[in-house]
Amino acid sequence: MRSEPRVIVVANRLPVTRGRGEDRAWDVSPGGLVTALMPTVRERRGAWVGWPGSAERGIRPFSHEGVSIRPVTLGDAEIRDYYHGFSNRTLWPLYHDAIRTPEFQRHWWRAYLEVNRRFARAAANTARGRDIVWVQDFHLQLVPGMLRELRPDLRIGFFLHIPFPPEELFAWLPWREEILRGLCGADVVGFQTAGDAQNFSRLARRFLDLDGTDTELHVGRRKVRVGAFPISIDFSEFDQIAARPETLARAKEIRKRLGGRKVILCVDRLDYTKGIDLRLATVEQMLDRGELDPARTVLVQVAVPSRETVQEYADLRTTVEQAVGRINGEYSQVGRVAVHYFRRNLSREELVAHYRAADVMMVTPLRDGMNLVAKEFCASRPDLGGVLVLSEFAGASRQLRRALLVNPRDIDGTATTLREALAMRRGDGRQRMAILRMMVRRHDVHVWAHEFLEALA
Ligand code: ADQ
Repeated sequence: MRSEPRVIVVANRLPVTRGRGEDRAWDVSPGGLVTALMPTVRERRGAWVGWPGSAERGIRPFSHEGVSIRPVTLGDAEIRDYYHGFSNRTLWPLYHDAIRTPEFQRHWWRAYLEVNRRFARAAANTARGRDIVWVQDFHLQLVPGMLRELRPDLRIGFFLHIPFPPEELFAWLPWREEILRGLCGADVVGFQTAGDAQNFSRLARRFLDLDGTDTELHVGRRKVRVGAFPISIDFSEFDQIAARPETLARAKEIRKRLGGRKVILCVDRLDYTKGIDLRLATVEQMLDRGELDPARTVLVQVAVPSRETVQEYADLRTTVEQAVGRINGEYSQVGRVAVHYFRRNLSREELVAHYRAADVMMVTPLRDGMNLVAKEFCASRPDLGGVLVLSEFAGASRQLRRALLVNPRDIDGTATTLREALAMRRGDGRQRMAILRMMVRRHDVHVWAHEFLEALA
């Protein structure tokens, strides 16, 4: 009997980072993608091709917990142009509804081409005959096409973690055909939602003059499958942490320290796509109008620092911190702060304790591929407590239909929904949460990885 083919993951970042200890040993990085894919790659004796995250040179391939690690080196100028430039200042804003204006720079594009070529070569050198290669995300959209030229014998998959924009936006890109051609090098191109998949198929048909449907494209003699594979989380991990007595005790303590008030929780990367500024504006308006009483309700915003060298991110941080300062200046008292703002990473245990302490979780991005925080919150509520307020513009809203859905740009509408969430009857909330949890449990990250690899096999 032949064994299952090996899986080679190709991603911008390696699944391991250098530890801070004296020996600088490699540790597995926290994060959903790594948790999802490491077991599969390990089981299939596979490999992971990626950038170690610094300009350090000369790192030799090595093996970590049964996974072969293949570092791709980037120089300082490449990190600036391919990563901070083309990935974070051209593609990221363009693919998120142009919430910030994308910048188009030819030298960024040249670096993107060069780095994608290096990843493709590294993947070609790593893969053996029947291996499956799974390329991840917007940093590496040219890799499937480049890899197919080098190794037409391989099965190649691609998954995009962020939204794929509609025609009116994607057409701005001076290199739109190259990107579409790069993606069409894959056998399966996966997206978070059916809408993203449809945007891609239509654009490929229009700009590359291909035949096909929304779910299948004809590229020469090959058929490319296009579809939605909504990513998820490790449900049981969150569920189990949430049920531990230590977690419950910590959640209780958090609530007590917040003065026994109703807790509105928000957890985001500090990114302009996440709608943090509009959310604070909504809460500020509610306080101004007396629709929220700071003696009875408190907002907790946990924000992880992100991409701080990019100007738009530095500006967002200033805007958010000014808003928090203004609200607290107006509405806090000694021993009773209206908005608690933490700019830091929480450990998994601490994060789950916060999820368990919340009465209302607000996840209100302006655009988001999926949004895992929404799913993590549901998985962390085995008590069926807590109400989820979720933006229609998060991919997660396609699955989590029993959340209270909002348009975050509609401040009045969001305020009304937040009031409804705070006043929701226990039975109603529990019923909604039970359905949300069932959804996340049935479609966890292991199902996601399995379904994609099945489609590719
Ligand atoms: P992100 O934009 O990073 O991911 P998201 O899906 O919400 O967004 O994932 C954020 C992760 O960071 C979550 O696992 C969350 O727990 C963690 N996190 C956030 N704040 C934290 C804090 N203060 N402390 C500790 N952990 C924190 C991109 C896309 C998303 C898509 C994912 C996966 O933008 O749309 O869902 O990839 O495909």
